[in-house]
Amino acid sequence: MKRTGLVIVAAMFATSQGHALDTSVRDRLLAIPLTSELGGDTTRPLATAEAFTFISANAPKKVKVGFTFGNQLFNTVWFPAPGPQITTDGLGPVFNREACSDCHINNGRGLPPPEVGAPMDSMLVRFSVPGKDENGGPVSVPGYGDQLQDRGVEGVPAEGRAIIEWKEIADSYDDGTPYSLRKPTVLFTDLAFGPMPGNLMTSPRVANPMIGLGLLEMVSEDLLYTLADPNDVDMDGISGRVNVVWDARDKTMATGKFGWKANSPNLTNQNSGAALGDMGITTPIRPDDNCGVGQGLCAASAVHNGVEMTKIFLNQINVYTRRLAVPRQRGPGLPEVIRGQTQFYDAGCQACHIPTLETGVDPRNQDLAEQTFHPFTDLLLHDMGEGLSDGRPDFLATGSEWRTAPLWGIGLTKKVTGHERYLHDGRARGLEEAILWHGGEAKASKENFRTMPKDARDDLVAFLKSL
Ligand code: HEC
Ligand code: HEC
Ligand SMILES: [Ca+2]
Ligand SMILES: [Ca+2]
Ligand SMILES: [Ca+2]
Repeated sequence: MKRTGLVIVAAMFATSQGHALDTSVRDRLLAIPLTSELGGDTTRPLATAEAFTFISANAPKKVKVGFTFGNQLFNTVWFPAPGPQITTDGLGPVFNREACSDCHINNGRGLPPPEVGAPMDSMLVRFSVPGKDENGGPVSVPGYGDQLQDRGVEGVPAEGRAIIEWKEIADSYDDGTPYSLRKPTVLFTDLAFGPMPGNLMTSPRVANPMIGLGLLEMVSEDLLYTLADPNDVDMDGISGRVNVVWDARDKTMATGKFGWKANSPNLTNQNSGAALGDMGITTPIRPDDNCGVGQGLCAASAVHNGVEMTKIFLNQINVYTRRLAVPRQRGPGLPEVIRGQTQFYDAGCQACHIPTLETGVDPRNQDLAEQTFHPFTDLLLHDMGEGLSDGRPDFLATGSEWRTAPLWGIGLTKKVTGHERYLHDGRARGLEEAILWHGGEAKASKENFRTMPKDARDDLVAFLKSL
């Protein structure tokens, strides 16, 4: 829904950065009634396996060609250079997968390997050693960089393989019903460049769903700061923080929005980072192949005749990722969904999964500007406790801090991807497990869920599945 000339004024708790918590802004957003148009005017009535693949309903004509071309690029299998087509070669020398769509299954999320030791097909492992690099980001692991590339082009060794082992942890609901949660441990084998250092920090992450990202990109920094409450001034036990990350395009620090720790500021950064980190494809923003220091065969086989993905191609991928329609909520009038929505608020889920956000003004993207929409995220970092911690800081995010995951589209996960694996590393085998992992700032909310009677829990899950 388009807003009409609303101006946000604000400063209740001024901070040194000139940004301010303003609880009245949160209250105003919470008072906006929830509609089924989860993506505002971009929403489409979609509920099939292809639900995450359509252009936003209100996209202007001028972006349609770019979207279609970006769609092709997102699904393109890149070849090592020299390949059959010079415009889409340059894969590797080391890489994770050959196409964006390999990991972002049908534009939905990825998952961990179904069997222990099987290759990672839609997730990756980030790693680093303690400290901060010159931009405040994670420090690369000597010889391996900041991510394990578990594949290499012919003649170039993969860096190694990551294996996830699971440990089951038994617990129970307040009513005595037992459940079990599985916790991952990452191990490395077949390491090509020697053992990992003893102080290694790892973070296994599955690919995120791709819908509604243009709306999230256009949420203003000011709005995020008015929602953030790093010192929990309002004493509600929730202290969302803004991540401040390196913007490789503008060569400056910027507000983090994308990735499980909000470690990327915008789609240009995220997409060019994915091209290089996950596929070994250089772009004008990241012009050098990512061979770790000392990876001789990798460096020797890197072909440098200009960047591998041109600025025009990267722009089309940006257009595409900016305008994937958000599916409309299904069955909003069903009694269990209505009851579940009440449970959602009663349990305090909206403290982080704030239902409504707004975008600001942007003359270049008028279709995405001034939208009121329902992503169910504040895009802020929250301490989720030891259970979910990866122990690996990412810019300002600590090991236990994660970006509130958007919940729009979550009910279509099974249909779109064929699986139901949730949370940053795909450890949760259903929505209940995802909720039961919530700790830290979200512990009280989790306990509200754990102590609900079964029919109330089922209603809450029915509400999530309607999103
Ligand atoms: C090897 C698997 C893999 C491949 C290939 C891959 N991605 Fe991703 N993608 C991920 C993971 C994992 C994340 C989360 C990263 C993080 O949290 O640091 C992600 C996150 C994203 C996000 C952020 C979404 C959000 O909600 O924050 C975008 C956008 C994205 N990828 C685009 C792309 C594009 C474009 C390509 C191809 C150029 C691509 N990805 C290729 C695994 C992959
Ligand atoms: C303190 C903030 C906070 C509260 C309160 C909270 N969540 Fe979350 N939620 C998060 C964060 C952060 C994540 C991402 C965690 C991760 O991936 O490790 C998340 C993830 C999820 C996921 C998985 C999403 C995905 O894409 O995998 C679901 C489902 C979810 N929350 C539902 C709920 C429900 C239901 C409640 C209320 C009972 C709730 N949350 C309360 C912060 C919160
Ligand atoms: Ca390359
Ligand atoms: Ca690497
Ligand atoms: Ca607070």
